[in-house]
Amino acid sequence: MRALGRVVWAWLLLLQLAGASHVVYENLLEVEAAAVPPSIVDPELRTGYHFHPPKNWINDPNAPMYYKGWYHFFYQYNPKGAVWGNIVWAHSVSRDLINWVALETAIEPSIPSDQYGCWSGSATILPDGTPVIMYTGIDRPNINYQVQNIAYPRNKSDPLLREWVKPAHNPIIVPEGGINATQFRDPTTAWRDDDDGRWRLLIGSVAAGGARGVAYVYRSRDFRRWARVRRPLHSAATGMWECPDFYPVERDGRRVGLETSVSGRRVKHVLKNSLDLRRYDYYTVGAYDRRAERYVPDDPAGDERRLRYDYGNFYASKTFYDPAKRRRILWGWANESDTAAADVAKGWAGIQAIPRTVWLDPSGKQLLQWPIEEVEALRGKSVTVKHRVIKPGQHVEVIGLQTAQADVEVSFEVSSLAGAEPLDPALAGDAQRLCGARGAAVEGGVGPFGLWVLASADMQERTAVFFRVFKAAGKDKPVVLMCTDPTKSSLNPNLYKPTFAGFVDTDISNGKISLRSLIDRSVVESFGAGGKTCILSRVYPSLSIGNNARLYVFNNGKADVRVSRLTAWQMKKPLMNGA
Ligand code: DQQ
Repeated sequence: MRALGRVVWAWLLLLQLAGASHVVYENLLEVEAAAVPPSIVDPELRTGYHFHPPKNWINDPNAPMYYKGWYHFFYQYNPKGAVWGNIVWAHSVSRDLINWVALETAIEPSIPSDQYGCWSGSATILPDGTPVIMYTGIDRPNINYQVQNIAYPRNKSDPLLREWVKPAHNPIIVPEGGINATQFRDPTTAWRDDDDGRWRLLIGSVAAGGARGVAYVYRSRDFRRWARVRRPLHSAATGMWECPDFYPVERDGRRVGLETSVSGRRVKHVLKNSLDLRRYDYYTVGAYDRRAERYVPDDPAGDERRLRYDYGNFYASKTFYDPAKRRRILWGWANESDTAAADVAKGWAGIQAIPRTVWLDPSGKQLLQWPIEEVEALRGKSVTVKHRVIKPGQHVEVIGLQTAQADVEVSFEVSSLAGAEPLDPALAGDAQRLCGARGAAVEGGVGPFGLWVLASADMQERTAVFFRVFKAAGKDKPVVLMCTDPTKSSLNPNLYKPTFAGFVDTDISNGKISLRSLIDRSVVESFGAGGKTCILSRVYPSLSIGNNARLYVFNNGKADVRVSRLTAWQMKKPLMNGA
């Protein structure tokens, strides 16, 4: 066993060092702790205000909902260790989505149709107010044969929904008619069509020998007997679709959320899929034809153009409608970027991103995302910088507060766009490669400018979050790139440090652009141009820890950049599941 542990560990390390792709360890059920060296990650890098349990592995958000004054959050959890395995549904509750109290496990293997695993799923609130959970169960040993189960609260008058009961008629949906039974999972929240009174939900799958991601529609009158609609809601040549999500948004760009069953003229729909092959969450905005039971993205090339909720480490996400504040809220899982061996040694792995309000951009082409307003209650001591010009090659420290856990909002104004670099047509369609080639240290025309966060006093360590502006042949609007560059984030060589990047569809012709970064010890979560482009990155400094973490504004371009206003707040620690 020890020898096996050593082999697994060495293999993981190699994988990490190769750093070629977005590495995850979903299939790794066991890493032998005894065979690995002590953690290379300082315990002070444990996040504070991002959702996490006291210890062990977490992955997907499950069945978020609001019930009788409480927000409920369930998540995939390994009660026995810090790698994926033994998955149950852990359960926490909150009044404000920020302070969390952990309750008993809500759903764990207990019936034949989930005895080998309780995987992801969603909640639906029935018209009489009853919440119901639908989730994927694994019902055979050694083969991930997937069926869908249902669970109801034992006591509906308990606002904490502590106990869940699985009725005897489980499983309620099984793979049939040629469906790939080992790739058939993650039921969505159901929506109800008032015209025929029937419920619908989606199940993620794959067809054509693994080539096409598919969202199958299932229909029911009574939430008990479900039948598959002949044609899927949508499919595309992307590989397996995990954790689909499907919901309406106001088409006029108002920042209000809609209950999942709302449809009609004032509504557009969003279809999100978590692409198993890439481990990123992609979405399109489009039209839902209720009669044909089909969804068509507005952009005919939408499935290839690949809008992402987040261009960093953010996966298996799920939204819910919050009736208390009439908003739609997005949860997403952020995996670690250290080694699985380090996770075992440190005893924890995985966090949730700060919940985000999502709504349609007035252009109708994409979503906007913004951290829920409640996070602002954690803001403590602050420092503001105004009207400060950052000259080419200059960087300026923001002093007077601790910035290892901070919320930073900054408005930039570029003096002139005339010197913007030409955009290499070979990289014009690939933000990540472009950022890899033109990172924070590569001097540009307009930019790179932005923040160095979690930086050490001697600058050996720093994570750059920045913009870079390009002139593109044949385009009248300058092209704006947003990047997170963690290549210098830590002296520790055994980390996965990918640069993450997305284009920002914004008009920068007036020179103005904003950035917000939520820094929490080993996570940097950034929102460009008011939430048009978001990037979450995990970083593990070895020097920039606690009071040694510094914050700078930098400009590595040839044009002056003015900080019209920057405010940084120290963040307080909320109640976090007793951790
Ligand atoms: N994680 C769950 C699956 C889902 C995957 C298992 C996505 O239900 O497809 O933990 O991360």
